[in-house]
Amino acid sequence: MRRIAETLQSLRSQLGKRTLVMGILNATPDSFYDGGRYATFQSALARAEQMIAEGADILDIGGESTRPGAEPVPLEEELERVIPVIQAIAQRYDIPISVDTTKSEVARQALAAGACIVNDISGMQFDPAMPEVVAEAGAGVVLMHIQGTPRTMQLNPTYTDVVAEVRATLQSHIERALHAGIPRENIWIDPGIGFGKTVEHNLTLLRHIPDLKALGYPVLIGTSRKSFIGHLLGGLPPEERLEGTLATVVLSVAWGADIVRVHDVLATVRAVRIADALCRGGSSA
Ligand code: 9MG
Repeated sequence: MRRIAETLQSLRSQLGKRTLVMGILNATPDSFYDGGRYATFQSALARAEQMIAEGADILDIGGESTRPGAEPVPLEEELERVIPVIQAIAQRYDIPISVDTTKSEVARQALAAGACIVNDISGMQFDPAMPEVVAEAGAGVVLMHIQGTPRTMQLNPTYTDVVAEVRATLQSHIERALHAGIPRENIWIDPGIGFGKTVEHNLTLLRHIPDLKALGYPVLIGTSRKSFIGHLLGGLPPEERLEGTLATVVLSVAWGADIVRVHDVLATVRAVRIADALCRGGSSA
């Protein structure tokens, strides 16, 4: 608990001063960009080491693909994928770890193994025991917006006013978290780019990051190599979406994002350093 509190405090002390870069570590054989390359234990460790050397502030480790159409992974399988990786990284490196899961048992074991944040793409909706697990551990939580489930979300995303609806849902997730005893300073929010959204919904949400910031919580944005970027670039595949991703990252920072979740840590660290110098007025060089 003390370890988690100190790690969260250290992250909090940097928020607002510079953009934090969260590196994506997929322990999934079918992740849409990594293509399973980092699915083995040894290669996950090597990838973690590389992202740390490249300047990641947080590693986000997940064992269940959240790509559109993905099927759920059984609990035991997800545990086997993520817990040994989290344990090994926590033992070897001094880097904050978030666990990307919607299952409270995975979160509970991950927090015991060395994670300090739960990144829940369902905003703690898919598993009713999640708020209690996060609260009891004194952990941080990323409350993300999703319409539907990963399996169904891109079938026909529909909103009357996407910004107002995402904002209202996030507000209700926040209230549920607070009610469960999660302190407000441990909560981050995320509009869930690509999670039950059309290209236009994604663009509108990004342009309206200031409206989400107005809820009063740090905002995390995850656009890395997502399909709307490929679509806007005439159908480019995930491995050719770096420049498009960096454009969204830099503008997200300008619009107030506090944390960006990315595959390409080195390029993103360089881009946000410049964006921070321009937008936050600081220069750490
Ligand atoms: C797991 N995952 C995939 N995309 C994501 C995003 O945009 N935000 C968060 N918080 N998690 C994500």
